[in-house]
Amino acid sequence: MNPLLSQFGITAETGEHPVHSPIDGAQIGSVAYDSAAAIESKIAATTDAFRIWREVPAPRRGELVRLLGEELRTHKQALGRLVTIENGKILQEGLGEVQEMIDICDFAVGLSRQLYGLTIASERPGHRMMEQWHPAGPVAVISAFNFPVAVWAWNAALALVCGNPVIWKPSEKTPLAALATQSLFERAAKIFHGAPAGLSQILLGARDTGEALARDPRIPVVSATGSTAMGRALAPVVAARFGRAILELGGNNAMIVCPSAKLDLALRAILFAAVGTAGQRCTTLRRLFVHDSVHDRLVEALKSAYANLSIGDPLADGTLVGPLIDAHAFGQMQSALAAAREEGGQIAGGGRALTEQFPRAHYVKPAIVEMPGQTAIVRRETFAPILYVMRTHDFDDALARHNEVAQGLSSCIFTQDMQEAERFLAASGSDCGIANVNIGPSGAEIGGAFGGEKETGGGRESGSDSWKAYMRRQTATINYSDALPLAQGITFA
Ligand code: UN1
Repeated sequence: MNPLLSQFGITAETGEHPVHSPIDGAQIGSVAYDSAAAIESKIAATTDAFRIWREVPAPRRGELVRLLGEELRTHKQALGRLVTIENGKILQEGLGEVQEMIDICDFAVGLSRQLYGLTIASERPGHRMMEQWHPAGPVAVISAFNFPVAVWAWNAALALVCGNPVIWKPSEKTPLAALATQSLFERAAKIFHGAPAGLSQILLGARDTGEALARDPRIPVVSATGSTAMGRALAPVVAARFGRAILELGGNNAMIVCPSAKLDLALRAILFAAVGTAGQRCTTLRRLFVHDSVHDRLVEALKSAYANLSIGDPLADGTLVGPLIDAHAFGQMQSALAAAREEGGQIAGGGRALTEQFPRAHYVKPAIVEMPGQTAIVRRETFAPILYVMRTHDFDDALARHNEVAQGLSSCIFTQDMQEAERFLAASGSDCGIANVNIGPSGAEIGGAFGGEKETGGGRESGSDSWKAYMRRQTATINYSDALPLAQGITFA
C-alpha cells in the first residue's frame, strides 16, 4: 500500500480516522478530518482563488485541465488500483473509472473554447442583445464511495474550465483515492504555472462537513452525489440561501425485455449492469421486466450465469464481483432480501461468500429475486446486487410499471421492434434521465448529460450542456443608437 501511495506523494497514516479496504477488511491508512477552523480557511481560500481564476481566459483554464488529463493518463494504473483497493470494485472498473476522468478532461479542454453564448434579435433599432456565460463561483463537490474519483472529475473538469474553483468533500469511506487525485491536480497545477492557491481543495470529514458547504453562501454551486435521503437533507439547506444544487441521487433502474429481444445481448447487458461494481452503481440494474414469451428462457440463462460468476479479490484477473463496501451494506442487502421474501419473492443467491478467505470482508452472491409484483421493497433502492425479476404480458403494462417508482435515473429496453423502441424513448415513454435501447442502464459515456428525474434529484453532470449549471447566465443589451427606445413600444414622456 505504501509504495502505491508514495507514487502520489501521500502517506497512509495521517490522522485518527481509519480507512479500511473492503477487499479484506484490513486497515490501509488513517486520515485526519478538517476542523471547523480549517473548513473556514479553505472556504476563504476558494473565494480568493475565484477572484483570480475567473479572469484567466477559458482556453488557458482548459490548459490546466489538459495537464490534469495527462497526469491521469500517466497514473491510470496506480489510481485505478487504489480505487480498487479502497472501494472494492474490480480492477477493470477501477481503471474504467480513471478513464472516465481522462475522458471528461478531454471533453472539458474542447469545451474551454466553446462556452458559447447567443446573439438575440433585439426588437429595438440600434440595439444588440446577447446572452453570455460567466463563472458562477466556487463549486462544492460532495461525492460518494461508489465512484470515489470519477464524479469529482465530471464536476471539477467542467467547473475549472468554466472559471470556478472546486472544493471537494469525498466520501469518508474513500479518502485516499481523493487525496491521490488531489495530488495529481497539484502536479498539473505546478506544470501549468499560475494557478491560484486554493483552486482545488479537499475537505475531509463527515456529514457536518458537507452541511457546512451546503450552508455557506460563498459557495453558489453544490454538486452532491449520494442517497435520496442525503439529497433530501441537503437540498433545502442550499435552497434556503438560494444556492444551486446539482443532485445525483438514488436510482432504481430497470430493463424491459420484449419478445423480439436478442436474448444473448440482453443477458450480457443484465450481468454487467446488475452485478458490476457489486450492484453499487447509481445506474445498477435493479428491476427486470421480462415478457412472458421469453421469461423462462431468460431467467434460466441468468440463473446459470449467476451460478458461474467469479466472486473474489477484485484485484485478481477474471474476478467479476468484488466485495460490498462494508458490513452496513451487507446488512442492508440482507434486510432487503428478508423483506422481498416476505413480499412473495423467490430468491436465488444473496448469501455471504468467501467468509473463510476474507472473514472481515463482505462478499456476497448476487441475488436474483422473482417477484409476484412490484412490491414495496422493489420500489426502494437497495445499494447491493439484488435483481428483482417480474413477468410482463404487454408493452404498456411493462412501461407503466417501469415508471411507477419514485426514482428516475436510468432505463433501457431490449427489443428489435422499432415501434417499441421509439415508444420507450417518446414523451410518454421512459421518465428517466437516461434511456437506452439494446444497451444496459449502466456504464454511460461522459459525452451525454448524466443524471435523472424525480427522486434522483434532477441534476445533470458531465457532457452535453451540463456546463451551464457551473456558470451564471447574463442577458446583456447594448444601445449603439442615439435614441432611447423602450421595449414593448412604451412611450414614457
Ligand atoms: C454512479 O454510480 O454514481 O453510467 C455513476 C455509469 C457510470 C457512472 C455511474 N458512468 O454507470
